[in-house]
Amino acid sequence: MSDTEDRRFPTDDPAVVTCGLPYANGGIHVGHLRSFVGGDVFSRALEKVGQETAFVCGSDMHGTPIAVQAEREGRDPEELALRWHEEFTEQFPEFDVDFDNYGHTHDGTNTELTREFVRRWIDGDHVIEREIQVAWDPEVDQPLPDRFVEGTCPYCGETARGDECDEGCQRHLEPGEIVDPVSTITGNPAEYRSRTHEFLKLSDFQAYLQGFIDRLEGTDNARNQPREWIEGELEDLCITRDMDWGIDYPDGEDGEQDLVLYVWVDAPIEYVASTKQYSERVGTEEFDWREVWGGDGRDPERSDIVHVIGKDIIQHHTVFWPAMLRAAEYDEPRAVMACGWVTIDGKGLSTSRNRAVWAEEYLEEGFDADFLRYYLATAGGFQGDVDFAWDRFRERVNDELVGVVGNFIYRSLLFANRNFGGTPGADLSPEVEERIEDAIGEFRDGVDDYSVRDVGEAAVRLARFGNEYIQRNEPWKLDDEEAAPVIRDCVQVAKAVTVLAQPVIPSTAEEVWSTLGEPGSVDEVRLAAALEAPPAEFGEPTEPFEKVDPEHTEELAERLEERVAAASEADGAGADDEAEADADADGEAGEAEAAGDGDGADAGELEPLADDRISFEEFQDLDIRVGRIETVDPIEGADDLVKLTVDVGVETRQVVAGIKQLHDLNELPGKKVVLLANLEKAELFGVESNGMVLAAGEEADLLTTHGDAVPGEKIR
Ligand code: B3M
Ligand code: ZN
Repeated sequence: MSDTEDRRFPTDDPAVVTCGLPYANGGIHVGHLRSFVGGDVFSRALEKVGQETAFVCGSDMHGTPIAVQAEREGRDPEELALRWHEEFTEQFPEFDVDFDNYGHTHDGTNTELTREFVRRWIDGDHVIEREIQVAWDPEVDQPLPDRFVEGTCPYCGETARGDECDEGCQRHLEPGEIVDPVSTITGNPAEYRSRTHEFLKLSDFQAYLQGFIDRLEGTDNARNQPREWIEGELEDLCITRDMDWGIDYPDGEDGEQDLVLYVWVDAPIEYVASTKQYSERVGTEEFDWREVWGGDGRDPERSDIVHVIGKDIIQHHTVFWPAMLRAAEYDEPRAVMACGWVTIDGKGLSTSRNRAVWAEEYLEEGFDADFLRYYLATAGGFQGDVDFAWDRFRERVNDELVGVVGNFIYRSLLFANRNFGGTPGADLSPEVEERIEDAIGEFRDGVDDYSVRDVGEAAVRLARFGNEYIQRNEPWKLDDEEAAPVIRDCVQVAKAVTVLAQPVIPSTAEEVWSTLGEPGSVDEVRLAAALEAPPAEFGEPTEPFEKVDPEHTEELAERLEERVAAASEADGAGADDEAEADADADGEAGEAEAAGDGDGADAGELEPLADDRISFEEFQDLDIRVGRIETVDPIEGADDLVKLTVDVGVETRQVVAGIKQLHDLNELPGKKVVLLANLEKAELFGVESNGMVLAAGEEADLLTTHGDAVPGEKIR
């Protein structure tokens, strides 16, 4: 955080918030919505703190995700992608995901800009030609790029697609890397043939990236996971593919081979292209894309660019993309926020298996979009996984949004309207003023910590205070004169809650704003409005929300259960059907991954305290010690685990801990920790673990001591 201290939001520069581009090959489900809602909430929150912000995205039209699906449906890829693109442009507004510009990667702006990027790379001598072995299907006699081939990940041994280990370690795979490749067109084992391809020399940027990752802000997973790739030897990135569908490689003079650019070249460039389109629409006076992205000859610098993505594409955004920007002399991003999976029953969502809750279906059930926004924005920390269940959705919405926020706003405004015709003329009490200031502070900290949940919860906590305040002061027992200052306070709190909650529940906030008789739109106001006096007169309020009916969610839960059972059967049936390409839309947890940590752990929903008591003697059986971390080493093949040696005074212990993605490993040696010393020994990935380091919550917050306790001292 030291870096953010002097660069808190708002800055004097314009900011851009982006969301990972959805592949235009299938519908949107709650898993995708989590990052779109996250991006939307964050960009609205930035505006609330006074940051000038453009929120941009677009559809990802190219690559094998689209080509494979088009082939399956026997359609033209362009037609397929455009159809889904249209669908997305209609669906986002229905969830109030309010992009300032939503383009697509096949449009003129992106095609042109992509070519310009690649030309700059070539001119800067960052591209190299190589002859490589690519997978080939002998039966249909065609090359098998990316999702046209499946096999085994050379790093973790899980089933993988040609260019990504989607079910295992999430690594990007280069052409030719996958082991035992099988064609997804015919199911035949693939052969290899020699082809000439173009590579971006990532190795030119190794030192640059090492500095970049130290500067990068955002969620911990995005800041820590890439370290091992950046610190190891960087493999060059193959930027061309043997395909027709895509943007042509610009230097095709030899004409021998028809190459298009790899989809991960033109996809992130759409972030820039979409910002450019926004500038062109509103005028550069109002928003100048060059001020954010650079690329106009000035020295590249760090800009207020925030990428919101799913955690499966961290490597693309923290290694490839910054190198691509640098190679073209564009500015670098400031932060990457990577959200966790949404799972159902602990399993990853799957488009092809219909194991999902669809955006469209949610709306058809007649639910308020604000409910899902609230649930997705505040369930789990942004980077934690969330297991979607209709009853939990109902509980959170009914207990918190309706029960706390809605209830407080309604009772306050109703009392005010009935007894005073609006806000009574009295001074705001110092207690309430301070409490609102605190809430504003929590909101600001949420923004600076890139925590969508903290932003969302600032308003709920304030409303909870409001309910307590009204309960404590019992205005219904007072005469009008005595009640006036209490109600004045309550209306102010209601107004502040509305301002603070607006990024998460924009439609409802707008309705309350007009009930309050406030002019204009709450979307336009800054945080300071939370402390400005509400109108002296306003009409009778209506309840801001209607509760979710438990019968409705029970019925949906049953339906979902059947769907999940059918999907699991399909899993079993499809297991040996390797020829079937998985054309899942992305943002989906691979099942192995999701089953591993998709246990429904959700820090937003704390587990109830255990009923079963243990005796003091049983507690004394636990040998818990203060320790000091000496060394930290990776474990081959394990993506979350590290091997630690911990000095526990009497000896040094070797333990395995699942903290790899969550901490900067370089900072751990020397740290004091708390270790359960007499846990039975275990072996993980062939490494013995002799004890357990204690940590709290989904982000593995390591327990420590705060005084002078030395290694070996016992915890009692
Ligand atoms: N279209 C979808 C994904 O892999 C992919 C994102 C591109 S972001 C530049 O999640
Ligand atoms: Zn892998």
